[in-house]
Amino acid sequence: SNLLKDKNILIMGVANKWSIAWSISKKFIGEKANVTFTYFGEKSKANLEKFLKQEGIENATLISCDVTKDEDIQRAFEELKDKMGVLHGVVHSIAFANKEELQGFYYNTSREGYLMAQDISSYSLVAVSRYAKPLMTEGGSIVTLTYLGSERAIKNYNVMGVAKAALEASVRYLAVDLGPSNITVNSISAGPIKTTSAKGVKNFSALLKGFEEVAPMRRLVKTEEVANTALFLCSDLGTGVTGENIHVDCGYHIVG
Ligand code: 0WD
Repeated sequence: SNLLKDKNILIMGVANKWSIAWSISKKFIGEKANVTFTYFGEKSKANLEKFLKQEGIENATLISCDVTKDEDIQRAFEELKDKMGVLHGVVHSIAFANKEELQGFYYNTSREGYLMAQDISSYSLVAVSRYAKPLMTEGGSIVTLTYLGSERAIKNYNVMGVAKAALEASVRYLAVDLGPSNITVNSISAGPIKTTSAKGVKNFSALLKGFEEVAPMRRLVKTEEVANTALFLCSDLGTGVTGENIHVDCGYHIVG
């Protein structure tokens, strides 16, 4: 259908076909959005090119962007402005922490590892929002991805849980800043999904198993269900929702 017709949307964080951001991309393209991508690294770029070809999408704009560098974000948004003019939505689907710090005792987190997780997984949303605002002249929607490890101490999630807590707090402050410009800012707290990033968390398969046993719906969440909520938030159906964290997790957070 046409839920995103005439909407210009930036998707950040497609790495491969398992990426949550790729599922969101397919959904948005299906709803007639005009999608631009940022990618990190040549492998992600090659994947994106291949996938877009498979979907029959020609001339999508791919912009390289390392979110640890302000000048990279700035350049990416300048390129975006040239290509799209007005921006209506941003999907921020980016996170990173050292594998060695996604296991064991949280108190062993190094200063460097802590700061890097915060930088890539949390601060990046702040910088992205700053550069997105001037392009969102018709109002818009900023959506990020988070996980329950922000609200609870979930085994092995450690430093990333702390980064996600900061990310969710940022969502609230950004919602206040950008509300007067008719820009909404929300997070989606997705249940665990087998992706490259998830594999960095020690014993992730045990986490998946425990989830299925306990979640009210007795199953894992589908990536497409996460994409559907992103669609709702970026479409005209989601106006009026801001500063919110929507759990798309088959109800796990109410019982688990
Ligand atoms: O269970 C899960 N998979 C869940 C993921 C449950 C709940 C939330 N999430 C979140 C993640 O924390 C993340 O914020 O969803 C978001 C997307 O994660 P994903 O789809 O699970 O993982 P992935 O496909 O690996 O995408 C994350 C991407 C990176 O992938 P790689 O595999 O290359 O690390 O974040 C990007 C990169 O494309 N990324 C960067 N982008 C720009 N600059 C940077 C960077 N410095 N570092 C990583």
